[in-house]
Amino acid sequence: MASYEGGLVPPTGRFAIVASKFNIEIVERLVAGAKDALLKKKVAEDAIDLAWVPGAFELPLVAQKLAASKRYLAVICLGAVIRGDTDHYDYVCKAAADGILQAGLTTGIPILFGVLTCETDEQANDRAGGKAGNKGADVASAAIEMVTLLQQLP
Ligand code: INI
Repeated sequence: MASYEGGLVPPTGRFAIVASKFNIEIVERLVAGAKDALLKKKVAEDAIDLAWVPGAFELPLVAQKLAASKRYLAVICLGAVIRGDTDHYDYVCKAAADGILQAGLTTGIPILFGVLTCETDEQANDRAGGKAGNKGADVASAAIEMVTLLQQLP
């Protein structure tokens, strides 16, 4: 039986981060976490490009364009959607998740879903460097894992 598993030593190449400006205080911390995680794995700072979009709804289009350019090993999407008084939250979450998935499947490039989908500000803060860790760092590691896994697969 052949078994494949990604590792945490990235090959030489570029990574893109797409981040949304909505709830920017939280997303900035996710970006810092993702960047730190890549730097810790010896990705050069000038091999990381960062693009800002207005909100999580806009992440998929930009992620797809960057992935389709074939300039990046992976694209890391970061955002924070926090429930308000209406059902707008549900539409934004679904559009971001579905669009990011579709962009990855269409381009064949790993596109990571680092979008917090939270009921409260507290939940988001906990996951952006608080007591529940940093989702940005987690998805950056997952990006490296996916890149190395895809390179191994026959
Ligand atoms: N975008 C977010 O990234 N997070 C949110 O919490 C949010 N809320 O709550 O509305 C949000 N809305 C904006 C949306 O992503 C689009 O930018 C906007 O609808 C324009 O297309």
